[in-house]
Amino acid sequence: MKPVRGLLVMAYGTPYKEEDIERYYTHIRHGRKPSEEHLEDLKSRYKAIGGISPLAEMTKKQAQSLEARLNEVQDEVEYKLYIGLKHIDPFIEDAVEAMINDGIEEAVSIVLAPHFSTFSIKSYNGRAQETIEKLGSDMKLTSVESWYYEPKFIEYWKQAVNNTFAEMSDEEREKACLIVSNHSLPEKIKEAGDPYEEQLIETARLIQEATGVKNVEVGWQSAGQTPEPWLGPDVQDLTRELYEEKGYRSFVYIPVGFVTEHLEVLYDNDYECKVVCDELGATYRRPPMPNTHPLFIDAMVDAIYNKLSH
Ligand code: FEC
Repeated sequence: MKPVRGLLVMAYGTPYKEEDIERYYTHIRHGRKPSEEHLEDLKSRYKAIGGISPLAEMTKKQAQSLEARLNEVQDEVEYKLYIGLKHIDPFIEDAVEAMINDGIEEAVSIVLAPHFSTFSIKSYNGRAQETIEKLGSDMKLTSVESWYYEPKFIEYWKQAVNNTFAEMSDEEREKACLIVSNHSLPEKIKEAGDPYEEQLIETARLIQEATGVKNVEVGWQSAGQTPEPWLGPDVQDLTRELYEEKGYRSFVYIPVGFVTEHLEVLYDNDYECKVVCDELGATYRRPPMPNTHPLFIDAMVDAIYNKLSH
Protein backbone atom coordinates (compact mmCIF):
# COMPACT_ATOMS: atom_id res chain seq x y z
CA MET A 1 0.00 0.00 0.00
CA LYS A 2 1.19 3.50 -0.84
CA PRO A 3 1.97 5.87 2.04
CA VAL A 4 -0.66 8.57 2.54
CA ARG A 5 0.31 12.26 2.37
CA GLY A 6 -2.19 14.79 3.70
CA LEU A 7 -3.15 17.60 1.32
CA LEU A 8 -4.39 20.62 3.26
CA VAL A 9 -6.10 23.10 0.92
CA MET A 10 -6.91 26.38 2.66
CA ALA A 11 -9.24 29.10 1.42
CA TYR A 12 -11.12 32.18 2.59
CA GLY A 13 -14.60 30.65 3.07
CA THR A 14 -18.01 32.21 2.45
CA PRO A 15 -21.47 32.11 4.08
CA TYR A 16 -23.39 28.96 3.04
CA LYS A 17 -26.75 30.72 3.47
CA GLU A 18 -28.02 34.19 4.37
CA GLU A 19 -28.23 33.40 8.10
CA ASP A 20 -24.46 32.69 8.13
CA ILE A 21 -23.53 36.21 7.00
CA GLU A 22 -23.42 37.77 10.48
CA ARG A 23 -21.21 35.10 12.12
CA TYR A 24 -18.95 35.06 9.04
CA TYR A 25 -18.57 38.86 9.05
CA THR A 26 -17.98 38.81 12.84
CA HIS A 27 -15.20 36.26 12.34
CA ILE A 28 -13.58 38.42 9.62
CA ARG A 29 -13.69 41.31 12.14
CA HIS A 30 -11.81 39.21 14.73
CA GLY A 31 -14.93 38.61 16.85
CA ARG A 32 -16.31 42.18 16.77
CA LYS A 33 -19.92 42.23 15.56
CA PRO A 34 -20.46 44.50 12.55
CA SER A 35 -22.81 47.47 12.91
CA GLU A 36 -26.35 47.01 11.57
CA GLU A 37 -25.44 49.32 8.68
CA HIS A 38 -22.32 47.36 7.66
CA LEU A 39 -24.21 44.07 7.99
CA GLU A 40 -27.06 45.29 5.78
CA ASP A 41 -24.54 46.58 3.26
CA LEU A 42 -22.84 43.17 3.05
CA LYS A 43 -26.21 41.38 2.83
CA SER A 44 -27.22 43.62 -0.06
CA ARG A 45 -23.97 42.80 -1.91
CA TYR A 46 -24.63 39.06 -1.58
CA LYS A 47 -28.21 39.68 -2.78
CA ALA A 48 -26.87 41.56 -5.80
CA ILE A 49 -24.81 38.51 -6.87
CA GLY A 50 -27.76 36.13 -6.52
CA GLY A 51 -28.02 35.47 -2.75
CA ILE A 52 -24.88 33.53 -1.92
CA SER A 53 -21.41 33.34 -3.40
CA PRO A 54 -20.28 30.51 -5.72
CA LEU A 55 -17.07 30.40 -3.65
CA ALA A 56 -17.96 27.44 -1.38
CA GLU A 57 -18.80 25.17 -4.29
CA MET A 58 -15.78 26.26 -6.34
CA THR A 59 -13.32 25.90 -3.46
CA LYS A 60 -14.46 22.28 -3.12
CA LYS A 61 -14.11 21.65 -6.85
CA GLN A 62 -10.65 23.25 -7.01
CA ALA A 63 -9.42 21.26 -4.01
CA GLN A 64 -10.82 17.98 -5.38
CA SER A 65 -9.29 18.66 -8.82
CA LEU A 66 -5.92 19.31 -7.19
CA GLU A 67 -6.13 16.08 -5.17
CA ALA A 68 -7.12 14.09 -8.29
CA ARG A 69 -4.31 15.61 -10.38
CA LEU A 70 -1.68 15.01 -7.67
CA ASN A 71 -2.73 11.36 -7.56
CA GLU A 72 -2.62 11.14 -11.35
CA VAL A 73 0.85 12.58 -11.97
CA GLN A 74 2.77 10.32 -9.58
CA ASP A 75 2.56 6.85 -8.11
CA GLU A 76 4.60 7.03 -4.93
CA VAL A 77 2.15 8.44 -2.40
CA GLU A 78 -1.58 8.79 -2.10
CA TYR A 79 -2.74 12.35 -1.46
CA LYS A 80 -5.70 12.68 0.89
CA LEU A 81 -7.57 15.98 0.80
CA TYR A 82 -8.59 18.11 3.80
CA ILE A 83 -10.20 21.53 3.29
CA GLY A 84 -9.63 24.20 5.95
CA LEU A 85 -11.26 27.64 5.78
CA LYS A 86 -10.20 30.95 7.27
CA HIS A 87 -13.53 32.45 8.26
CA ILE A 88 -16.16 29.68 8.41
CA ASP A 89 -16.43 25.97 9.12
CA PRO A 90 -14.70 23.68 8.41
CA PHE A 91 -12.02 25.95 9.90
CA ILE A 92 -8.28 25.42 9.33
CA GLU A 93 -8.09 24.06 12.91
CA ASP A 94 -10.86 21.49 12.17
CA ALA A 95 -9.03 20.23 9.08
CA VAL A 96 -5.69 19.88 10.88
CA GLU A 97 -7.34 18.04 13.76
CA ALA A 98 -9.05 15.67 11.31
CA MET A 99 -5.67 14.91 9.67
CA ILE A 100 -4.09 14.13 13.01
CA ASN A 101 -7.04 11.96 14.06
CA ASP A 102 -6.71 10.06 10.77
CA GLY A 103 -3.08 9.27 11.63
CA ILE A 104 -1.54 11.42 8.88
CA GLU A 105 2.19 11.76 9.61
CA GLU A 106 3.25 13.95 6.72
CA ALA A 107 1.28 16.65 4.88
CA VAL A 108 1.60 19.54 2.47
CA SER A 109 -0.52 22.69 2.43
CA ILE A 110 -1.42 25.32 -0.13
CA VAL A 111 -3.67 28.39 0.07
CA LEU A 112 -6.01 29.23 -2.81
CA ALA A 113 -4.44 32.69 -3.08
CA PRO A 114 -1.23 33.27 -5.03
CA HIS A 115 0.47 36.13 -3.14
CA PHE A 116 2.16 36.13 0.27
CA SER A 117 1.17 38.57 2.97
CA THR A 118 1.34 38.54 6.74
CA PHE A 119 -2.44 39.19 6.64
CA SER A 120 -3.22 36.26 4.38
CA ILE A 121 -0.87 33.32 3.65
CA LYS A 122 1.17 33.79 6.81
CA SER A 123 -1.95 33.71 8.97
CA TYR A 124 -3.34 30.60 7.23
CA ASN A 125 -0.04 28.72 7.61
CA GLY A 126 0.42 30.01 11.15
CA ARG A 127 -2.99 28.74 12.24
CA ALA A 128 -2.28 25.29 10.77
CA GLN A 129 1.11 25.06 12.50
CA GLU A 130 -0.25 26.32 15.83
CA THR A 131 -2.96 23.66 15.78
CA ILE A 132 -0.36 20.91 15.28
CA GLU A 133 1.58 22.25 18.26
CA LYS A 134 -1.51 22.73 20.42
CA LEU A 135 -2.56 19.13 19.83
CA GLY A 136 0.95 17.94 20.67
CA SER A 137 1.27 16.16 17.34
CA ASP A 138 4.51 15.55 15.45
CA MET A 139 2.82 15.57 12.03
CA LYS A 140 5.22 17.22 9.56
CA LEU A 141 3.53 19.96 7.54
CA THR A 142 5.27 21.59 4.56
CA SER A 143 3.54 24.80 3.44
CA VAL A 144 3.68 26.53 0.05
CA GLU A 145 4.06 30.27 0.76
CA SER A 146 3.31 31.85 -2.64
CA TRP A 147 2.92 30.63 -6.18
CA TYR A 148 2.04 33.70 -8.32
CA TYR A 149 5.19 33.18 -10.43
CA GLU A 150 4.37 29.59 -11.47
CA PRO A 151 4.73 29.47 -15.29
CA LYS A 152 1.39 27.66 -15.77
CA PHE A 153 -0.44 30.28 -13.68
CA ILE A 154 1.03 33.06 -15.84
CA GLU A 155 0.19 30.98 -18.95
CA TYR A 156 -3.45 30.76 -17.77
CA TRP A 157 -3.66 34.56 -17.55
CA LYS A 158 -1.75 35.00 -20.81
CA GLN A 159 -4.35 32.93 -22.66
CA ALA A 160 -7.29 34.59 -20.90
CA VAL A 161 -5.96 38.11 -21.63
CA ASN A 162 -5.05 37.28 -25.23
CA ASN A 163 -8.53 35.85 -25.84
CA THR A 164 -10.09 39.05 -24.48
CA PHE A 165 -7.87 41.35 -26.56
CA ALA A 166 -8.58 39.19 -29.64
CA GLU A 167 -12.30 40.08 -29.27
CA MET A 168 -11.50 43.80 -29.77
CA SER A 169 -11.38 45.78 -32.98
CA ASP A 170 -7.99 47.33 -33.81
CA GLU A 171 -9.41 50.69 -32.80
CA GLU A 172 -10.57 49.44 -29.37
CA ARG A 173 -7.25 47.64 -28.76
CA GLU A 174 -5.29 50.82 -29.41
CA LYS A 175 -7.02 52.57 -26.46
CA ALA A 176 -7.36 49.55 -24.18
CA CYS A 177 -5.72 49.12 -20.79
CA LEU A 178 -5.16 45.98 -18.70
CA ILE A 179 -5.71 46.58 -14.97
CA VAL A 180 -4.00 43.91 -12.85
CA SER A 181 -5.35 43.92 -9.28
CA ASN A 182 -5.40 42.26 -5.90
CA HIS A 183 -7.29 42.70 -2.63
CA SER A 184 -6.08 45.84 -0.90
CA LEU A 185 -4.56 45.59 2.58
CA PRO A 186 -3.72 48.27 5.17
CA GLU A 187 -0.63 50.21 4.07
CA LYS A 188 1.07 49.46 7.39
CA ILE A 189 2.00 45.99 6.05
CA LYS A 190 4.78 47.73 4.09
CA GLU A 191 6.54 48.88 7.27
CA ALA A 192 7.15 45.26 8.23
CA GLY A 193 8.69 44.49 4.80
CA ASP A 194 5.68 42.50 3.56
CA PRO A 195 6.30 41.39 -0.07
CA TYR A 196 2.58 41.54 -1.04
CA GLU A 197 2.78 44.77 -3.07
CA GLU A 198 5.95 43.77 -4.97
CA GLN A 199 4.47 40.34 -5.73
CA LEU A 200 1.48 41.94 -7.47
CA ILE A 201 3.75 44.30 -9.44
CA GLU A 202 5.87 41.30 -10.46
CA THR A 203 2.74 39.35 -11.51
CA ALA A 204 1.70 42.28 -13.72
CA ARG A 205 5.19 42.39 -15.24
CA LEU A 206 5.17 38.65 -16.00
CA ILE A 207 1.73 38.90 -17.63
CA GLN A 208 2.75 41.94 -19.67
CA GLU A 209 5.90 40.13 -20.83
CA ALA A 210 3.88 37.03 -21.78
CA THR A 211 1.07 38.86 -23.59
CA GLY A 212 2.87 41.86 -25.07
CA VAL A 213 -0.09 44.07 -24.05
CA LYS A 214 1.08 47.68 -24.32
CA ASN A 215 -0.88 49.43 -21.55
CA VAL A 216 -0.73 47.66 -18.19
CA GLU A 217 -1.51 49.23 -14.79
CA VAL A 218 -1.56 47.86 -11.24
CA GLY A 219 -4.47 48.60 -8.90
CA TRP A 220 -6.06 47.49 -5.62
CA GLN A 221 -9.64 46.61 -4.83
CA SER A 222 -12.14 45.58 -2.16
CA ALA A 223 -10.46 47.64 0.62
CA GLY A 224 -11.96 47.32 4.10
CA GLN A 225 -14.04 49.99 5.78
CA THR A 226 -11.57 51.32 8.34
CA PRO A 227 -10.11 54.83 8.73
CA GLU A 228 -6.46 53.77 8.24
CA PRO A 229 -4.89 54.09 4.77
CA TRP A 230 -5.12 51.02 2.49
CA LEU A 231 -2.90 50.13 -0.47
CA GLY A 232 -3.92 52.09 -3.56
CA PRO A 233 -4.76 53.25 -6.14
CA ASP A 234 -8.23 51.77 -5.90
CA VAL A 235 -9.27 50.24 -9.23
CA GLN A 236 -12.32 52.50 -9.56
CA ASP A 237 -10.33 55.74 -9.01
CA LEU A 238 -7.61 54.39 -11.27
CA THR A 239 -10.12 53.79 -14.07
CA ARG A 240 -11.33 57.43 -13.92
CA GLU A 241 -7.77 58.74 -13.80
CA LEU A 242 -6.60 56.64 -16.74
CA TYR A 243 -9.65 57.65 -18.78
CA GLU A 244 -8.91 61.36 -18.16
CA GLU A 245 -5.14 61.40 -18.22
CA LYS A 246 -4.15 58.67 -20.69
CA GLY A 247 -7.24 58.63 -22.90
CA TYR A 248 -7.94 54.90 -22.49
CA ARG A 249 -11.45 53.92 -23.55
CA SER A 250 -11.55 50.17 -22.85
CA PHE A 251 -10.62 48.51 -19.56
CA VAL A 252 -9.76 44.84 -19.03
CA TYR A 253 -9.74 43.86 -15.34
CA ILE A 254 -7.82 40.84 -14.11
CA PRO A 255 -8.09 40.43 -10.31
CA VAL A 256 -5.16 37.99 -10.22
CA GLY A 257 -5.04 37.77 -6.41
CA PHE A 258 -8.28 35.79 -6.58
CA VAL A 259 -8.91 32.46 -8.31
CA THR A 260 -12.72 32.24 -8.44
CA GLU A 261 -15.75 34.26 -9.49
CA HIS A 262 -16.84 35.22 -5.95
CA LEU A 263 -18.26 38.27 -4.19
CA GLU A 264 -15.15 40.42 -4.61
CA VAL A 265 -15.08 39.75 -8.37
CA LEU A 266 -18.79 39.53 -9.16
CA TYR A 267 -19.58 42.67 -7.16
CA ASP A 268 -16.40 44.76 -6.90
CA ASN A 269 -15.37 44.21 -10.52
CA ASP A 270 -18.45 43.17 -12.49
CA TYR A 271 -20.76 45.64 -10.76
CA GLU A 272 -18.70 48.49 -9.28
CA CYS A 273 -15.99 48.81 -11.94
CA LYS A 274 -18.60 48.35 -14.66
CA VAL A 275 -20.66 51.23 -13.19
CA VAL A 276 -17.56 53.46 -13.46
CA CYS A 277 -16.94 52.35 -17.06
CA ASP A 278 -20.60 52.94 -17.94
CA GLU A 279 -20.50 56.42 -16.39
CA LEU A 280 -17.41 57.27 -18.44
CA GLY A 281 -18.76 55.67 -21.61
CA ALA A 282 -15.81 53.22 -21.62
CA THR A 283 -15.91 49.48 -22.34
CA TYR A 284 -15.73 47.02 -19.40
CA ARG A 285 -14.18 43.59 -19.91
CA ARG A 286 -13.16 40.84 -17.48
CA PRO A 287 -11.72 37.49 -18.61
CA PRO A 288 -12.90 34.37 -16.71
CA MET A 289 -11.24 33.47 -13.40
CA PRO A 290 -9.05 30.30 -13.21
CA ASN A 291 -11.66 28.17 -11.34
CA THR A 292 -10.75 24.55 -12.30
CA HIS A 293 -8.85 25.31 -15.51
CA PRO A 294 -6.20 22.55 -15.99
CA LEU A 295 -3.37 25.11 -16.31
CA PHE A 296 -4.30 26.56 -12.94
CA ILE A 297 -4.61 23.18 -11.21
CA ASP A 298 -1.26 22.11 -12.71
CA ALA A 299 0.34 25.37 -11.55
CA MET A 300 -0.56 24.40 -7.97
CA VAL A 301 0.74 20.84 -8.55
CA ASP A 302 4.06 22.40 -9.67
CA ALA A 303 4.12 24.74 -6.68
CA ILE A 304 3.66 21.78 -4.32
CA TYR A 305 6.38 19.75 -6.04
CA ASN A 306 8.81 22.67 -6.06
CA LYS A 307 8.23 23.16 -2.34
CA LEU A 308 8.60 19.46 -1.49
CA SER A 309 11.81 19.12 -3.48
CA HIS A 310 13.59 22.03 -1.72
O1 FEC B 1 -17.37 35.27 -2.10
C1 FEC B 1 -17.35 35.44 -0.87
O2 FEC B 1 -18.30 35.21 -0.17
C2 FEC B 1 -16.17 35.89 -0.09
C3 FEC B 1 -15.10 36.48 -0.87
C4 FEC B 1 -13.89 37.03 -0.18
C5 FEC B 1 -12.62 36.70 -0.54
C6 FEC B 1 -11.74 37.54 0.22
C7 FEC B 1 -10.37 37.51 0.09
C8 FEC B 1 -9.49 38.28 0.78
N1 FEC B 1 -9.80 39.14 1.80
C9 FEC B 1 -8.64 39.71 2.24
C10 FEC B 1 -8.51 40.65 3.26
C11 FEC B 1 -9.57 41.25 3.92
C12 FEC B 1 -9.43 42.27 4.95
C13 FEC B 1 -10.70 42.64 5.34
C14 FEC B 1 -11.62 41.85 4.56
C15 FEC B 1 -13.00 41.92 4.65
C16 FEC B 1 -13.88 41.13 3.92
C17 FEC B 1 -15.32 41.16 4.06
C18 FEC B 1 -15.85 40.24 3.16
C19 FEC B 1 -14.72 39.62 2.48
N2 FEC B 1 -13.56 40.17 2.97
FE1 FEC B 1 -11.68 39.60 2.46
N3 FEC B 1 -12.46 38.35 1.05
C20 FEC B 1 -13.79 38.06 0.83
C21 FEC B 1 -14.85 38.65 1.51
N4 FEC B 1 -10.90 41.01 3.72
C22 FEC B 1 -17.30 39.90 2.91
C23 FEC B 1 -16.08 42.05 5.05
C24 FEC B 1 -16.84 43.14 4.41
C25 FEC B 1 -16.00 43.98 3.50
O3 FEC B 1 -15.08 44.67 4.00
O4 FEC B 1 -16.25 43.87 2.30
C26 FEC B 1 -11.07 43.71 6.39
C27 FEC B 1 -11.28 43.09 7.73
C28 FEC B 1 -11.63 44.16 8.75
O5 FEC B 1 -12.71 44.76 8.64
O6 FEC B 1 -10.80 44.36 9.66
C29 FEC B 1 -8.11 42.80 5.49
C30 FEC B 1 -7.53 39.20 1.46
C31 FEC B 1 -8.05 38.31 0.55
C32 FEC B 1 -7.29 37.52 -0.55
C33 FEC B 1 -6.51 36.39 0.01
C34 FEC B 1 -7.36 35.24 0.49
O7 FEC B 1 -8.22 34.73 -0.27
O8 FEC B 1 -7.16 34.85 1.64
C35 FEC B 1 -6.06 39.56 1.62
C36 FEC B 1 -12.20 35.65 -1.52
